[in-house]
Amino acid sequence: MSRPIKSELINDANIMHLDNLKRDYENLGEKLYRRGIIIDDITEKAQKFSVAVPSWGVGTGGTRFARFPGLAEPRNIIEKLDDCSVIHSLVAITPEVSPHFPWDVVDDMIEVKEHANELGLKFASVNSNTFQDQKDQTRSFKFGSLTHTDAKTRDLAIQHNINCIDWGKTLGSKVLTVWIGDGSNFPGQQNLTEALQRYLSSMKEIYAQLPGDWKIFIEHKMFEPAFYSTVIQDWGTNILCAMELGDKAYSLVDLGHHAPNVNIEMIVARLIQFKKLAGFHFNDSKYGDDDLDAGSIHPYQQFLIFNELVDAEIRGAEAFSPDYLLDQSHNVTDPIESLMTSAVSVQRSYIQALLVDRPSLSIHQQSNDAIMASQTLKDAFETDVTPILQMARLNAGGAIDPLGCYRAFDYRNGLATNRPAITSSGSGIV
Ligand SMILES: [Mn+2]
Repeated sequence: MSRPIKSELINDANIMHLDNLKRDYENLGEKLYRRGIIIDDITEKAQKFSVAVPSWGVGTGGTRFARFPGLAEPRNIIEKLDDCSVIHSLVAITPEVSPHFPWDVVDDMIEVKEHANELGLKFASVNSNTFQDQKDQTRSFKFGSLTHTDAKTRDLAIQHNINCIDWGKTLGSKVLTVWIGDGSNFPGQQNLTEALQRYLSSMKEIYAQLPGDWKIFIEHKMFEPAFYSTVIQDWGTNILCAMELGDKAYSLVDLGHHAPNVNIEMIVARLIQFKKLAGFHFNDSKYGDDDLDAGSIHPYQQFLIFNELVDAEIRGAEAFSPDYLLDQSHNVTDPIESLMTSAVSVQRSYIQALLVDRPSLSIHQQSNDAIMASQTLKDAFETDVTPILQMARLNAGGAIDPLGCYRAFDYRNGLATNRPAITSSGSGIV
């Protein structure tokens, strides 16, 4: 099977936008030239940028109250890959897919790898799941997994993570991401120190099974499902554990997993400084871990994070090679549309950050000129880089207007008979 969206269709759709794009690109190119920037250099960087798509993101999400299924949702990893391929065909910056186990486990994992190959997709980090019980599981994770008080339950969680490494090896992945929901709902329910000690012992066993060229990413989250205490609750605990585990362990930043109003770009700077930044789960939020579309609520924050990342890239920071992944829940949109616009939003922040006049910024910082320093960042953030993103997509065989092209293609209706509605009434987060 080849890609669901044919390149001829994308080329045809691009023709009607070509003239306007050429004019807009030339115009922006002139403006940037006055700032000492060659637009083609930036477009080249835009083409090299990539962010992975989560396999769990192409299905419709939900809340703990309900899930409203969408039209022609993918029912398994093969169909999820087809949807991911549609996204990559149009935006041309999402060549990798991040699977979640055991959700994406099938009898023959080689078949999954081959299907991805046919679609021109590769696999990013693999994700373990010990935050729910699987069918016929002998011991429950209700009171924890890697930190459970019962050693045999911990062993089950450890073994699942080791299985994830094995599935990941088959798929060609090189990273295991571990997030646990372990924690407590009542003061006194859990010995805080002993719980973290159990976590470290369990993680050391998993770490010992990592192949030489693999990394392990630790993902923290302040609360939920535990509402009083969470074992890996913030970046502080995260980096301490990563340092304790060793050189293959890194701290992952999910933008929704912090206290409200936390200065995330500072956390990013610290993790880079201490060579422990794993990468990101991009999403956006208004109140908590809302899993809204990247850049939909706080685009300036997303830009400021990329300002730190570009700063590190330019100075050649040591051990700096962050992995980028979207991690969102799409409750009211077509997941493909959300993932396309989110990927482009993240790419936009990166490109804006490349436009920051860093020598000037440094001078303003050195002379304590707060307003000019702030304006230097704002000048970059307020530049409309849309023509660069469009040109990068055009050059890479993608769509100048991914959303318009996708809607014209009418992908979902074409699939409706092959993919009957998933009507399960359970809540949709899991
Ligand atoms: Mn996440």
